[in-house]
Amino acid sequence: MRVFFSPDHQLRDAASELHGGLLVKPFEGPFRAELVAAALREQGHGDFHEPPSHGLETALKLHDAGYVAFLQTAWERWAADGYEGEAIPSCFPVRRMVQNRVPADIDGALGYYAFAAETAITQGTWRAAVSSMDSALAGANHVADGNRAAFALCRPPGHHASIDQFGGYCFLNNAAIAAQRLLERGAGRVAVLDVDFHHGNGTQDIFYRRGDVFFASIHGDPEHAFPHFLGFADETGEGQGEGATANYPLPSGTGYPQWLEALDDALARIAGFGAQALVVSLGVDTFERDPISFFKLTSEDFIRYGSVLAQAGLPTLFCMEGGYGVQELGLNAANVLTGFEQG
Ligand code: Q9C
Ligand code: ZN
Repeated sequence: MRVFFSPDHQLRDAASELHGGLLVKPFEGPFRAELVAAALREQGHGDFHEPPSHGLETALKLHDAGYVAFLQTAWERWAADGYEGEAIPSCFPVRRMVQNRVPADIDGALGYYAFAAETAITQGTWRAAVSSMDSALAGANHVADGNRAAFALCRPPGHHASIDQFGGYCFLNNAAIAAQRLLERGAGRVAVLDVDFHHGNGTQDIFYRRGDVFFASIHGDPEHAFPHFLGFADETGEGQGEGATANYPLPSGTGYPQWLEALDDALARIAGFGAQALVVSLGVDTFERDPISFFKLTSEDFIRYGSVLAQAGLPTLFCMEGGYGVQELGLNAANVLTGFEQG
């Protein structure tokens, strides 16, 4: 299958992530996409295409315009204030504070448009985020053209980016924007299946009240895992979207048999919904040796579930999300594609 990949992902190369009370080199860096690209080529998935620029029209159907404008200029505003480090939010509009005013000050605006503090905005972040979205849109167009599948090697990832908040290494929600594009291109109903270790809080937020996109997420129980405050089993959608969200929070130590049960259930729900296309938010941080996660999938399990995904029989777009185990990150992502192509 075709792979869409932009070298501009390298424009995001943050120096700092707030982790355990220290500023460390981020878990999410340019090396990740390069490892995945190399492993894809090694396993014969070498049909790489650089995405064209698509503009922001589809993104602005899902993300708040003020949020998008903020992302575009945040680094310049921060730098103009004379700060020496990267733009890290440190003050948030939490319970009982004013919610409906965007502060003029960059420190205030950062907190307003963020839900977490580990993710710094840096000089090239906006352009990298746009290039990542462009890969997702090119992949969606390719699938809408009648192709069985495509792989968008998105970096930075997207599934934590909500209507108007960044965090969890995400800025623009690539998978959600791709799903929206599939609808624009004629799919009546689309499903987003999020297999990243972390709950796809951003994607859920974007589609929570909509009846045309089904969202399913299999993830570490938020009682014990980031993003901590969303992804519980009783979140099932609202209004038009009632019943179109399905969450599978799973405990520490979850291995393939238990994980596969959730996947089978999610795929049955997606079939029942009548989805005409599938977007997979593909995080491989479910791997047993991922440094920041607690599931126990092996490298072979990624081949196995790739083939389960193929059996769903839907036109499928993979969007790369998380995965931080330097050693096997590329292998695991490529294994999903290999399993998918074996069917
Ligand atoms: N200090 C994705 O996988 N931090 N994002 C966890 C470590 C955030 C993961 C705690 C993890 C975000 C796309
Ligand atoms: Zn993740």
